[in-house]
Amino acid sequence: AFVENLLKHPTFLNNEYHTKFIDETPELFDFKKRRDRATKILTYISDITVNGHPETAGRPKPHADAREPVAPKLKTDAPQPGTRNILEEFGPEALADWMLEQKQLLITDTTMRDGHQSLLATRMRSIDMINAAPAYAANLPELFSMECWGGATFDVSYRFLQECPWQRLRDLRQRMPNLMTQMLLRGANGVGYTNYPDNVVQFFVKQAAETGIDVFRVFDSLNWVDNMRVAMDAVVANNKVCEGTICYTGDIQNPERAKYDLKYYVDMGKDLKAAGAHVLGLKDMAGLLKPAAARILIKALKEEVGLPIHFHTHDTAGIACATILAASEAGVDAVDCAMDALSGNTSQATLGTIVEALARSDRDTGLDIGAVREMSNYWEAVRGHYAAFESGLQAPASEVYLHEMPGGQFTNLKAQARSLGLEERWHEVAEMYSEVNKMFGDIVKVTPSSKVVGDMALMMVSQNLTRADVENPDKDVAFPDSVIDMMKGNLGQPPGGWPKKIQKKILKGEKATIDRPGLHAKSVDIEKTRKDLQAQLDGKEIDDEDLNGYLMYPKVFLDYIARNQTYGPVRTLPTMNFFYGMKPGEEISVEIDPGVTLEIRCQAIAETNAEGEAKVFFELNGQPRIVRVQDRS
Ligand code: BTN
Ligand code: 3PY
Ligand code: ZN
Repeated sequence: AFVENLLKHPTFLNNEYHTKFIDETPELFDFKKRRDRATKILTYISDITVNGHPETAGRPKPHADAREPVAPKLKTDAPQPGTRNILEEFGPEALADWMLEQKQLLITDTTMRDGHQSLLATRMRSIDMINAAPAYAANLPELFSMECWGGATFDVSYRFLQECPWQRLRDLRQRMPNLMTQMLLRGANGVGYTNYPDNVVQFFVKQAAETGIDVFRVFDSLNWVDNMRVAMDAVVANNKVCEGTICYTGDIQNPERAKYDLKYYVDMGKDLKAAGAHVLGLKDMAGLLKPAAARILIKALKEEVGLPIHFHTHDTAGIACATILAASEAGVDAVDCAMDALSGNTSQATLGTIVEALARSDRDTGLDIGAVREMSNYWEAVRGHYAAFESGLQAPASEVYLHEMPGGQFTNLKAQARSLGLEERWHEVAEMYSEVNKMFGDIVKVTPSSKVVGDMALMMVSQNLTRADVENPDKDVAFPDSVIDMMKGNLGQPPGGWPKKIQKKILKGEKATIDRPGLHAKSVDIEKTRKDLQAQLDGKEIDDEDLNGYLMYPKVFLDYIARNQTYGPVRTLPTMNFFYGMKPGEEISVEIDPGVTLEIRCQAIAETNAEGEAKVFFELNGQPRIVRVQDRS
């Protein structure tokens, strides 16, 4: 009956829908569900055109003559076999053996994950990656892997980009059949900021493997191997490459940082091998490993652990290429680089530079430098569209050796500081971050432990508290929730445990645990969760991908679904239109499904009327369409 009413409704008959109308007419909900995807996308474009995108408001705009990114031409229609073919045919152990046999330095391209996570606040959209994927497969088949998933991308994808991370993975997987895909997995923290029950971690890994991840870089934010086992076992059980990973902190050459000395790392490497790692990851998330230290560390790990080593670093201090070349001389098997246009500063070392530096040496990467340049030119054009998310960082800085912030956190924390009015006091925040680290007993700082240290440092700077104030047993301090949670043991244990005095003050008498958090966490009833979620979403079919999204981020996922019902598959919009809407006279093609393309022309935008409504006039595949939206600008 509602639908019947609706079909007779004059607004509907005029094709003049607007979000307000629907929100104010809840009995028309059926109609809302049935609105075709084209109308949903037009609604989104209209809303953004009239009101702007909340994420780009007040931020720098792309250059008026920003280039349209055009993916490199394919040098072949039949991509040459790559590492993925080895993995598929012979399995992960054989892949690891193959790595050890290679003379060339193997290279992972991080552009689609850590590159934009570290330079553009993780805001790169799937469409810009998917468009490049076939050219990677055809023109750069010698790459070791494509890091394109995990870390912060999962959450940002749902939360800010209004797109499904699983779909991104599926689309990339399909377009790069010869290259291994790689993800960053935070051990028991999955792709979140807190420990999840074991069966949630297992369910997630299984799905990631099924949807298309080949290499799992598994780490723990306190380097606690016991907290990595569930995730590592799950990777092995799914017959994928388990890269058990050491997070590097401190300085093995500095006797004052003896907590994290050479022996510590070698022992951890052996533990990871015993835990089932096929490859040993060495993750220098802040870019602290110096060239001379890399020579010592890589040599020792190669000799004493015996697994192939995959090295990851950041260029925050401007030294990443030097460290990679030192690691290469010391026999590292694989390293991470980002395509030139998304490299440097808090991102990875410059891929083309490493290719050139090793050309004609015994570690020649075998990559075609011409293909690298073409690919980088593509990314340069893509980056131009994300001006709103640039950090404004002007230069590398040796200050990283003081604060030890991960590359992926640096610009984020800076933005958080800005939002608290502390941008002018950034160097104090950096100094305080270092003080908090000492106060917490000198810990590994990487997601999520790095976020806890950042929360504490911001709190102290904003409240003008010193370390002595915080440590003073007579001074009352309100600690951030994340700090209390970490001190309770909910992220696990750092080497040597938490410092007792500060822990006692933070916990105010509450008890701390020293067991692995997953040991006591109740298993989630996955099928019951699916049923409940399905009921909550009016019977929507909930597949395992959706369910995993919900289990990691319940609220973020539900918000995503709700917006998806209103706006449809906005992931298919070009990036400029997604963030800035359309201009009168502009025409775009939007492929909402393979082979289903919308030709959208924005004709005009009428002035907002007395009721605060704006009208946007379109031509959709040649037919006129009018969309009315509330003007909130
Ligand atoms: C976000 O919600 O922050 C990002 C996703 C975009 C959702 C659209 S943007 C226009 C409209 N107004 C909002 O506040 N959200 C939707
Ligand atoms: C992440 O966990 O997102 C990281 O990049 C850690 O370095
Ligand atoms: Zn990194």
